[in-house]
Amino acid sequence: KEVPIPGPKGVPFLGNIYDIEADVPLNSIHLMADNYGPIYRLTTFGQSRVFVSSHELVDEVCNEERFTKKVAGGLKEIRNGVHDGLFTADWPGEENWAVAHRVLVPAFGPLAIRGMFDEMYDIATQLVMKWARLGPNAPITVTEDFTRLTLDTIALCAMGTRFNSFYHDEMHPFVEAMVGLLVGSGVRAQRPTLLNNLPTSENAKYWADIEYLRNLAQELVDSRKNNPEDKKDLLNAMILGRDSQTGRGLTDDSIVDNMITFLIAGHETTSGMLSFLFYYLLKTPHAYKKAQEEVDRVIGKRKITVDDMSQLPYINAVMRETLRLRPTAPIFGIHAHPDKNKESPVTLGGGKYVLQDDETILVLAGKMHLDPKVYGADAEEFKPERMLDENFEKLPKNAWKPFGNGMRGCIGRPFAWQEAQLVVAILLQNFNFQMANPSYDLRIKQTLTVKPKDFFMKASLRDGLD
Ligand code: MNH
Repeated sequence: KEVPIPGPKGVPFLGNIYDIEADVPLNSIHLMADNYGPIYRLTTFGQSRVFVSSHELVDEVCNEERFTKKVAGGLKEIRNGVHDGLFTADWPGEENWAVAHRVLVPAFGPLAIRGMFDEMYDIATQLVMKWARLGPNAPITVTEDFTRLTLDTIALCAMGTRFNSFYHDEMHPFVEAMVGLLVGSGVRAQRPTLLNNLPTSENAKYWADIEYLRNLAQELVDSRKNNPEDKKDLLNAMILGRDSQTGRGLTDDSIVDNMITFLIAGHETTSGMLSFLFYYLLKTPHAYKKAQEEVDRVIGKRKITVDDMSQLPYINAVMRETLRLRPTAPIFGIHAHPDKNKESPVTLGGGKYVLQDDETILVLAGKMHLDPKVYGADAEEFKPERMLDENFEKLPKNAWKPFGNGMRGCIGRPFAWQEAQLVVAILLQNFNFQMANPSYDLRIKQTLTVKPKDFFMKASLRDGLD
């Protein structure tokens, strides 16, 4: 009953590189899932990987008794900058992951995140002020401003520093260097190792960016250690936290790795989510109206508090539905668990599909989220109602995976959720939005994450609010 895994044929040595679109690889990767089905294989430079996109297969590979996270591609290159930090660590194997995970899980718990509300609110009001001052006719660069917001928020909470991105047109030098690491890592993942080791000016800049990032992060650690503050933020959690199991704290190198990691993992994803969310609200007037009515009913014109966050079920559903249609980290990598999985060869679909030795499995979350067996014939439509608690709780296991899987799933989820809830609420409370170009249809910009391309809105202050 073995069935060959389908896929495009490719050319000698280079394999399938011409099957992957250069500008938005994700588009061609999703298109191949349409053409070849829920599992297909691509090979580039002799490296093969399978892409899975049905709920059934995704559910199978999310079994942590058989499979675990694979650090490959761009993620592996990012290790040049942040080593075995949480996002890029190999586990089992790299013990620093387990120590940092145990120290940081409580720091991202509900109580700790509540404690960061005031700092999140501070940055959110800067966004409101900027858009209010722009006036009702200026096109807003939505994604750029949401990126300012998410960067400033995570920098304040994880590094105890203010980038003040709303007061500058250019990026803060730390952000400049981080983009250098991210873009450089993406480029390096696409070319043979030989070229990455040549003494080119491009490679020199890549390593200089890393050195700058690490030096600045270390200075912020030193500064907090020399001037302790009684704050419940992520920086204090990393400096003061002790692992219950080993008694160990994080080394300075591990703090620096994770500090930069939080900035990398925590800004584009949340910014892209907020951008897609406003795109979908503007395309779906009844959902927009319901979300705004919820804010008006629950909060009205008064100041938003942290307790309001649990009283916004429709906005919650809008956020879930946005990440279903457009998970901003749309692919995650898995391979057979090196210790637990004793199958040889490893197969999927009950022996139907035979994998190669330690082959990478890439989960196409955005494609799986459209599986009609789970989400029905209208799976491609934006319908927040299907994500209200009573429906969300009835979804089958592993049917909604925007935050990855299991113990390697997103540690920052409660942080991102509170930040996004607050921003959606404060924006709907204060503005009426329109598309700057009403005929705009979604196009995608892809880096490590995805976001809408060339999406502009206009914002007018709401009547009766001053
Ligand atoms: Mn986040 C892991 C998506 C916000 C910090 N995050 C992941 C993974 C996904 C993901 C998917 C799993 C990646 C993989 O398997 O290779 N993260 C998101 C999304 C948002 C997000 C969609 C916002 C929306 N993440 C954040 C924020 C932070 C953060 C905010 C930090 C403050 N994420 C992480 C870290 C990991 C991670 C750290 C790695 C966790 C681990 O492996 O231990």
